[in-house]
Amino acid sequence: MSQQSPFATTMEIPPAAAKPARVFSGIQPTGELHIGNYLGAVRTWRQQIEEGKDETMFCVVDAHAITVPYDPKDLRKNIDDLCLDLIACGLDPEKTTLFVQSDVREHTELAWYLASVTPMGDLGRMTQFKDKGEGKDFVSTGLFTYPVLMSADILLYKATVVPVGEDQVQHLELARETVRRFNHRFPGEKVSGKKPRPIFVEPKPRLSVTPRIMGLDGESKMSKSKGNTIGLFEHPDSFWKKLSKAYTDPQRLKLTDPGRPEICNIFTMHKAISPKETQDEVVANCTGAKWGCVACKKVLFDNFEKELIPLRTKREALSIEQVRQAMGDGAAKARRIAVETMKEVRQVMGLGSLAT
Ligand code: AQP
Repeated sequence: MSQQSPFATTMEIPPAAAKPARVFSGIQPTGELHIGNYLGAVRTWRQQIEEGKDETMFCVVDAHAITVPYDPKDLRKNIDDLCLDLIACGLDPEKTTLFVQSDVREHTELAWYLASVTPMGDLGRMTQFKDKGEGKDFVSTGLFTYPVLMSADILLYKATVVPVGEDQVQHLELARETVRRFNHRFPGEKVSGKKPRPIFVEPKPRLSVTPRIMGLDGESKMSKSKGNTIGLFEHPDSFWKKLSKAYTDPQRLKLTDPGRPEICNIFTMHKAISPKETQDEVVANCTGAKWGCVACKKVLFDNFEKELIPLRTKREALSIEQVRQAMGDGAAKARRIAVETMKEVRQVMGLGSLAT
Protein backbone atom coordinates (compact mmCIF):
# COMPACT_ATOMS: atom_id res chain seq x y z
CA MET A 1 0.00 0.00 0.00
CA SER A 2 1.43 3.35 -0.91
CA GLN A 3 2.29 5.63 1.93
CA GLN A 4 0.12 8.67 2.39
CA SER A 5 1.81 11.98 1.68
CA PRO A 6 2.44 14.07 4.80
CA PHE A 7 0.66 16.90 2.94
CA ALA A 8 -2.48 14.86 2.31
CA THR A 9 -5.58 16.32 3.84
CA THR A 10 -9.03 14.95 4.48
CA MET A 11 -10.57 18.27 3.41
CA GLU A 12 -12.71 18.06 0.30
CA ILE A 13 -11.57 20.13 -2.62
CA PRO A 14 -14.32 22.70 -3.26
CA PRO A 15 -15.65 22.90 -6.82
CA ALA A 16 -14.12 25.70 -8.88
CA ALA A 17 -16.00 28.88 -8.00
CA ALA A 18 -18.01 30.46 -10.82
CA LYS A 19 -16.20 33.48 -12.30
CA PRO A 20 -17.67 36.64 -10.78
CA ALA A 21 -19.63 38.76 -13.22
CA ARG A 22 -18.68 42.34 -13.95
CA VAL A 23 -21.82 44.38 -13.50
CA PHE A 24 -22.10 47.80 -15.15
CA SER A 25 -24.92 50.30 -15.47
CA GLY A 26 -25.46 54.02 -15.91
CA ILE A 27 -27.91 56.81 -15.29
CA GLN A 28 -28.32 60.22 -16.92
CA PRO A 29 -28.03 63.45 -14.92
CA THR A 30 -31.06 64.92 -16.66
CA GLY A 31 -33.07 65.90 -13.59
CA GLU A 32 -34.42 64.66 -10.32
CA LEU A 33 -33.83 60.95 -9.55
CA HIS A 34 -37.35 59.49 -9.49
CA ILE A 35 -39.03 56.44 -8.01
CA GLY A 36 -39.06 54.77 -11.46
CA ASN A 37 -35.26 55.03 -11.70
CA TYR A 38 -35.00 53.71 -8.15
CA LEU A 39 -37.37 50.75 -8.46
CA GLY A 40 -36.31 49.88 -12.01
CA ALA A 41 -32.56 50.22 -11.59
CA VAL A 42 -30.80 51.87 -8.65
CA ARG A 43 -32.27 49.58 -5.99
CA THR A 44 -31.09 46.51 -7.95
CA TRP A 45 -27.64 48.09 -8.19
CA ARG A 46 -27.49 48.41 -4.40
CA GLN A 47 -28.60 44.78 -4.04
CA GLN A 48 -25.80 43.68 -6.38
CA ILE A 49 -23.27 45.55 -4.29
CA GLU A 50 -24.65 44.15 -1.04
CA GLU A 51 -24.59 40.58 -2.38
CA GLY A 52 -20.86 41.11 -2.84
CA LYS A 53 -20.53 38.27 -5.38
CA ASP A 54 -19.72 40.32 -8.44
CA GLU A 55 -17.56 43.28 -9.33
CA THR A 56 -19.80 46.31 -9.81
CA MET A 57 -19.37 49.62 -11.66
CA PHE A 58 -21.95 52.42 -11.88
CA CYS A 59 -21.70 55.55 -13.93
CA VAL A 60 -23.34 58.97 -14.15
CA VAL A 61 -23.59 59.22 -17.93
CA ASP A 62 -23.27 62.97 -18.51
CA ALA A 63 -22.18 62.62 -22.15
CA HIS A 64 -25.58 61.03 -22.86
CA ALA A 65 -27.36 63.97 -21.23
CA ILE A 66 -26.03 66.46 -23.82
CA THR A 67 -27.80 64.72 -26.71
CA VAL A 68 -30.89 66.87 -26.04
CA PRO A 69 -30.85 70.68 -25.58
CA TYR A 70 -29.58 71.57 -22.07
CA ASP A 71 -28.09 74.33 -19.95
CA PRO A 72 -24.46 73.69 -18.83
CA LYS A 73 -25.16 75.21 -15.38
CA ASP A 74 -28.09 72.84 -14.85
CA LEU A 75 -26.02 69.88 -16.00
CA ARG A 76 -23.23 70.64 -13.50
CA LYS A 77 -25.79 70.83 -10.67
CA ASN A 78 -27.58 67.69 -11.84
CA ILE A 79 -24.30 65.76 -11.82
CA ASP A 80 -23.56 66.82 -8.22
CA ASP A 81 -27.11 66.05 -7.10
CA LEU A 82 -27.22 62.66 -8.77
CA CYS A 83 -23.87 61.63 -7.27
CA LEU A 84 -25.17 62.62 -3.80
CA ASP A 85 -28.41 60.72 -4.46
CA LEU A 86 -26.68 57.55 -5.60
CA ILE A 87 -24.37 57.40 -2.62
CA ALA A 88 -27.33 58.09 -0.30
CA CYS A 89 -29.14 55.19 -2.02
CA GLY A 90 -26.37 52.86 -0.89
CA LEU A 91 -23.92 52.87 -3.81
CA ASP A 92 -21.02 52.99 -1.40
CA PRO A 93 -17.86 54.15 -3.26
CA GLU A 94 -15.79 51.95 -0.93
CA LYS A 95 -17.60 48.88 -2.24
CA THR A 96 -18.24 49.74 -5.87
CA THR A 97 -16.68 51.80 -8.65
CA LEU A 98 -18.84 54.90 -8.95
CA PHE A 99 -17.80 57.60 -11.43
CA VAL A 100 -18.81 60.23 -13.97
CA GLN A 101 -18.61 59.11 -17.62
CA SER A 102 -16.84 62.15 -19.12
CA ASP A 103 -14.04 61.80 -16.53
CA VAL A 104 -13.00 58.69 -18.46
CA ARG A 105 -12.38 59.92 -22.03
CA GLU A 106 -12.11 56.39 -23.42
CA HIS A 107 -15.95 56.13 -23.47
CA THR A 108 -16.23 58.63 -26.31
CA GLU A 109 -13.17 57.28 -28.10
CA LEU A 110 -14.60 53.76 -28.15
CA ALA A 111 -18.01 55.07 -29.22
CA TRP A 112 -16.43 56.52 -32.38
CA TYR A 113 -14.74 53.22 -33.20
CA LEU A 114 -17.91 51.21 -32.56
CA ALA A 115 -19.84 53.57 -34.82
CA SER A 116 -17.81 52.13 -37.69
CA VAL A 117 -19.44 48.70 -37.18
CA THR A 118 -22.97 49.93 -36.35
CA PRO A 119 -25.42 50.20 -39.26
CA MET A 120 -27.51 53.38 -39.42
CA GLY A 121 -30.61 51.27 -40.03
CA ASP A 122 -30.30 49.72 -36.56
CA LEU A 123 -30.07 53.13 -34.90
CA GLY A 124 -33.10 54.42 -36.78
CA ARG A 125 -35.18 51.57 -35.33
CA MET A 126 -34.50 52.48 -31.69
CA THR A 127 -37.75 53.47 -29.98
CA GLN A 128 -36.05 55.91 -27.60
CA PHE A 129 -34.69 57.85 -30.60
CA LYS A 130 -38.17 57.96 -32.12
CA ASP A 131 -39.80 59.02 -28.82
CA LYS A 132 -37.32 61.77 -28.02
CA GLY A 133 -36.81 63.02 -31.56
CA GLU A 134 -40.38 63.02 -32.86
CA GLY A 135 -41.80 66.45 -33.59
CA LYS A 136 -38.65 68.30 -32.46
CA ASP A 137 -37.18 71.16 -34.55
CA PHE A 138 -33.67 70.11 -33.66
CA VAL A 139 -32.60 66.49 -33.38
CA SER A 140 -28.89 66.06 -32.70
CA THR A 141 -26.67 63.44 -34.30
CA GLY A 142 -25.80 62.54 -30.69
CA LEU A 143 -29.39 61.51 -29.99
CA PHE A 144 -29.22 59.21 -33.02
CA THR A 145 -25.89 57.67 -31.98
CA TYR A 146 -26.81 57.52 -28.25
CA PRO A 147 -26.99 53.68 -28.30
CA VAL A 148 -23.45 53.49 -29.73
CA LEU A 149 -22.13 55.45 -26.75
CA MET A 150 -24.14 53.18 -24.45
CA SER A 151 -22.53 50.14 -26.09
CA ALA A 152 -19.12 51.75 -25.56
CA ASP A 153 -19.90 52.36 -21.85
CA ILE A 154 -20.58 48.68 -21.35
CA LEU A 155 -17.96 47.13 -23.65
CA LEU A 156 -15.15 49.34 -22.36
CA TYR A 157 -15.30 47.38 -19.11
CA LYS A 158 -16.22 44.05 -20.76
CA ALA A 159 -19.25 43.99 -18.46
CA THR A 160 -21.22 40.75 -18.54
CA VAL A 161 -24.35 41.88 -16.66
CA VAL A 162 -26.23 45.16 -17.09
CA PRO A 163 -29.09 45.84 -14.65
CA VAL A 164 -31.53 48.19 -16.40
CA GLY A 165 -35.20 49.07 -16.66
CA GLU A 166 -37.24 47.63 -19.53
CA ASP A 167 -36.82 50.76 -21.69
CA GLN A 168 -33.10 50.05 -22.09
CA VAL A 169 -33.41 46.41 -23.19
CA GLN A 170 -33.53 47.33 -26.89
CA HIS A 171 -30.29 49.31 -26.56
CA LEU A 172 -28.68 46.38 -24.79
CA GLU A 173 -29.70 44.03 -27.58
CA LEU A 174 -27.91 46.39 -29.97
CA ALA A 175 -24.81 46.28 -27.74
CA ARG A 176 -24.86 42.46 -27.97
CA GLU A 177 -25.13 42.70 -31.76
CA THR A 178 -22.24 45.19 -31.78
CA VAL A 179 -20.07 42.69 -29.88
CA ARG A 180 -20.79 40.03 -32.51
CA ARG A 181 -20.09 42.43 -35.37
CA PHE A 182 -16.89 43.81 -33.85
CA ASN A 183 -15.44 40.42 -32.89
CA HIS A 184 -16.21 39.08 -36.37
CA ARG A 185 -14.81 42.13 -38.19
CA PHE A 186 -11.69 42.43 -36.00
CA PRO A 187 -10.72 38.93 -34.82
CA GLY A 188 -7.05 39.84 -34.24
CA GLU A 189 -4.02 37.98 -35.55
CA LYS A 190 -3.43 34.31 -34.86
CA VAL A 191 -0.68 33.58 -32.34
CA SER A 192 1.22 30.28 -32.95
CA GLY A 193 -1.56 29.20 -35.30
CA LYS A 194 -4.22 29.78 -32.65
CA LYS A 195 -7.09 32.23 -32.95
CA PRO A 196 -6.93 34.94 -30.26
CA ARG A 197 -9.78 35.28 -27.77
CA PRO A 198 -12.38 37.80 -29.01
CA ILE A 199 -11.98 41.19 -27.32
CA PHE A 200 -15.56 41.76 -26.28
CA VAL A 201 -18.10 39.63 -24.44
CA GLU A 202 -21.88 39.81 -24.90
CA PRO A 203 -23.52 41.59 -21.95
CA LYS A 204 -26.82 40.31 -20.57
CA PRO A 205 -29.60 42.54 -19.20
CA ARG A 206 -30.85 42.01 -15.64
CA LEU A 207 -34.33 43.33 -14.86
CA SER A 208 -35.77 44.16 -11.45
CA VAL A 209 -39.21 42.90 -10.32
CA THR A 210 -40.55 46.27 -11.44
CA PRO A 211 -38.76 47.02 -14.73
CA ARG A 212 -41.36 49.57 -15.89
CA ILE A 213 -42.98 52.06 -13.55
CA MET A 214 -45.63 54.12 -15.28
CA GLY A 215 -45.85 57.89 -14.88
CA LEU A 216 -48.39 59.48 -12.54
CA ASP A 217 -50.57 60.28 -15.58
CA GLY A 218 -50.70 56.55 -16.48
CA GLU A 219 -49.93 57.45 -20.10
CA SER A 220 -46.27 56.62 -20.50
CA LYS A 221 -43.36 55.38 -18.42
CA MET A 222 -42.22 57.60 -15.58
CA SER A 223 -39.51 59.82 -17.09
CA LYS A 224 -37.47 62.78 -15.88
CA SER A 225 -38.14 64.58 -19.14
CA LYS A 226 -41.91 63.99 -19.09
CA GLY A 227 -42.66 65.70 -15.76
CA ASN A 228 -44.78 62.73 -14.63
CA THR A 229 -42.50 61.68 -11.76
CA ILE A 230 -42.21 61.59 -7.99
CA GLY A 231 -38.72 62.51 -6.88
CA LEU A 232 -37.06 59.95 -4.66
CA PHE A 233 -35.83 62.65 -2.30
CA GLU A 234 -38.91 64.82 -2.57
CA HIS A 235 -40.39 66.17 0.69
CA PRO A 236 -42.86 63.62 2.13
CA ASP A 237 -45.74 66.13 1.87
CA SER A 238 -45.36 66.66 -1.89
CA PHE A 239 -44.53 62.96 -2.35
CA TRP A 240 -47.91 62.11 -0.82
CA LYS A 241 -49.72 64.88 -2.68
CA LYS A 242 -48.52 63.47 -6.02
CA LEU A 243 -49.01 59.81 -5.08
CA SER A 244 -52.54 60.42 -3.81
CA LYS A 245 -53.53 61.75 -7.25
CA ALA A 246 -51.74 59.10 -9.33
CA TYR A 247 -53.63 57.23 -12.03
CA THR A 248 -55.01 53.80 -11.05
CA ASP A 249 -57.46 51.32 -12.60
CA PRO A 250 -59.77 53.44 -14.83
CA GLN A 251 -62.65 50.98 -14.32
CA ARG A 252 -62.71 51.74 -10.58
CA LEU A 253 -65.07 54.66 -10.45
CA LYS A 254 -66.71 53.93 -7.08
CA LEU A 255 -65.45 52.22 -3.94
CA THR A 256 -67.84 49.34 -4.64
CA ASP A 257 -66.24 48.63 -8.07
CA PRO A 258 -63.78 45.73 -7.80
CA GLY A 259 -60.25 46.74 -8.88
CA ARG A 260 -57.65 44.97 -11.05
CA PRO A 261 -54.28 45.05 -9.26
CA GLU A 262 -52.55 43.39 -12.21
CA ILE A 263 -53.00 46.51 -14.37
CA CYS A 264 -52.52 49.08 -11.59
CA ASN A 265 -49.25 51.04 -11.29
CA ILE A 266 -49.83 51.39 -7.53
CA PHE A 267 -49.85 47.62 -7.14
CA THR A 268 -46.67 47.38 -9.26
CA MET A 269 -44.99 49.65 -6.72
CA HIS A 270 -46.38 47.61 -3.81
CA LYS A 271 -44.63 44.59 -5.37
CA ALA A 272 -41.29 46.34 -4.96
CA ILE A 273 -41.81 48.22 -1.72
CA SER A 274 -44.33 46.38 0.46
CA PRO A 275 -43.86 43.03 2.22
CA LYS A 276 -45.53 39.94 0.70
CA GLU A 277 -48.35 39.91 3.32
CA THR A 278 -49.23 43.51 2.43
CA GLN A 279 -49.26 42.67 -1.27
CA ASP A 280 -51.71 39.82 -0.56
CA GLU A 281 -53.82 42.18 1.54
CA VAL A 282 -53.86 44.73 -1.33
CA VAL A 283 -55.04 42.08 -3.81
CA ALA A 284 -57.81 40.88 -1.49
CA ASN A 285 -59.03 44.35 -0.57
CA CYS A 286 -58.81 45.79 -4.08
CA THR A 287 -60.47 42.88 -5.92
CA GLY A 288 -63.03 42.61 -3.09
CA ALA A 289 -63.78 46.38 -3.31
CA LYS A 290 -63.01 46.83 0.39
CA TRP A 291 -60.26 49.44 0.15
CA GLY A 292 -60.51 52.55 -1.95
CA CYS A 293 -57.50 53.62 -4.03
CA VAL A 294 -56.52 56.35 -1.55
CA ALA A 295 -56.34 53.82 1.32
CA CYS A 296 -54.19 51.54 -0.85
CA LYS A 297 -51.91 54.45 -1.74
CA LYS A 298 -51.58 55.41 1.94
CA VAL A 299 -50.27 51.93 2.76
CA LEU A 300 -47.80 52.25 -0.12
CA PHE A 301 -46.73 55.70 1.04
CA ASP A 302 -46.06 54.43 4.59
CA ASN A 303 -43.90 51.63 3.22
CA PHE A 304 -42.04 54.07 0.96
CA GLU A 305 -41.39 56.21 4.03
CA LYS A 306 -39.89 53.23 5.90
CA GLU A 307 -37.50 52.71 3.00
CA LEU A 308 -36.71 56.36 2.31
CA ILE A 309 -36.19 57.85 5.80
CA PRO A 310 -32.71 56.27 6.22
CA LEU A 311 -31.77 57.35 2.66
CA ARG A 312 -32.74 60.96 3.39
CA THR A 313 -30.75 60.94 6.64
CA LYS A 314 -27.73 59.62 4.79
CA ARG A 315 -28.06 62.23 2.06
CA GLU A 316 -28.17 65.08 4.58
CA ALA A 317 -24.96 63.83 6.18
CA LEU A 318 -22.98 63.85 2.91
CA SER A 319 -20.89 66.82 1.80
CA ILE A 320 -20.40 67.60 -1.89
CA GLU A 321 -16.59 67.84 -1.44
CA GLN A 322 -16.53 64.31 -0.05
CA VAL A 323 -18.72 63.09 -2.91
CA ARG A 324 -16.59 64.76 -5.62
CA GLN A 325 -13.46 63.22 -4.12
CA ALA A 326 -15.11 59.79 -4.23
CA MET A 327 -16.10 60.32 -7.88
CA GLY A 328 -12.52 61.26 -8.77
CA ASP A 329 -11.24 58.09 -7.12
CA GLY A 330 -13.91 56.07 -8.92
CA ALA A 331 -12.87 57.53 -12.29
CA ALA A 332 -9.22 56.65 -11.64
CA LYS A 333 -10.22 53.04 -10.89
CA ALA A 334 -12.41 52.84 -14.01
CA ARG A 335 -9.70 54.40 -16.18
CA ARG A 336 -7.25 51.63 -15.33
CA ILE A 337 -9.56 49.08 -17.00
CA ALA A 338 -10.55 51.42 -19.84
CA VAL A 339 -6.96 52.12 -20.87
CA GLU A 340 -6.20 48.39 -21.16
CA THR A 341 -9.30 47.70 -23.27
CA MET A 342 -8.46 50.57 -25.62
CA LYS A 343 -4.92 49.24 -26.19
CA GLU A 344 -6.46 45.97 -27.37
CA VAL A 345 -9.06 47.75 -29.50
CA ARG A 346 -6.56 50.01 -31.26
CA GLN A 347 -4.30 47.05 -31.85
CA VAL A 348 -6.93 44.81 -33.54
CA MET A 349 -8.31 47.75 -35.52
CA GLY A 350 -4.86 48.71 -36.81
CA LEU A 351 -5.06 52.21 -35.36
CA GLY A 352 -2.30 54.48 -34.10
CA SER A 353 1.37 55.07 -34.86
CA LEU A 354 2.57 52.52 -32.28
CA ALA A 355 4.56 55.40 -30.76
CA THR A 356 2.43 55.46 -27.62
N1 AQP B 1 -40.17 54.40 -15.39
C1 AQP B 1 -39.16 53.57 -15.21
N2 AQP B 1 -39.38 52.34 -14.69
C2 AQP B 1 -38.35 51.48 -14.49
N3 AQP B 1 -37.06 51.79 -14.76
C3 AQP B 1 -36.79 53.00 -15.27
N4 AQP B 1 -35.66 53.61 -15.64
C4 AQP B 1 -35.93 54.86 -16.09
N5 AQP B 1 -37.25 55.09 -16.02
C5 AQP B 1 -37.82 53.96 -15.51
C6 AQP B 1 -34.33 53.01 -15.56
O1 AQP B 1 -33.49 53.87 -14.82
C7 AQP B 1 -32.17 53.76 -15.32
C8 AQP B 1 -31.59 55.12 -15.56
O2 AQP B 1 -32.30 55.75 -16.61
P1 AQP B 1 -31.73 57.06 -17.34
O3 AQP B 1 -31.92 58.22 -16.51
O4 AQP B 1 -30.33 56.87 -17.73
O5 AQP B 1 -32.52 57.13 -18.68
P2 AQP B 1 -34.01 56.94 -18.99
O6 AQP B 1 -34.33 55.49 -19.08
O7 AQP B 1 -34.27 57.67 -20.24
O8 AQP B 1 -34.71 57.59 -17.72
P3 AQP B 1 -35.70 58.79 -17.69
O9 AQP B 1 -36.11 59.10 -16.32
O10 AQP B 1 -36.80 58.49 -18.66
O11 AQP B 1 -34.81 60.02 -18.18
P4 AQP B 1 -35.02 61.00 -19.38
O12 AQP B 1 -36.44 61.48 -19.29
O13 AQP B 1 -34.02 62.08 -19.18
O14 AQP B 1 -34.78 60.23 -20.62
C9 AQP B 1 -32.22 52.91 -16.58
O15 AQP B 1 -31.80 51.60 -16.28
C10 AQP B 1 -33.68 52.91 -16.93
O16 AQP B 1 -34.06 51.75 -17.62
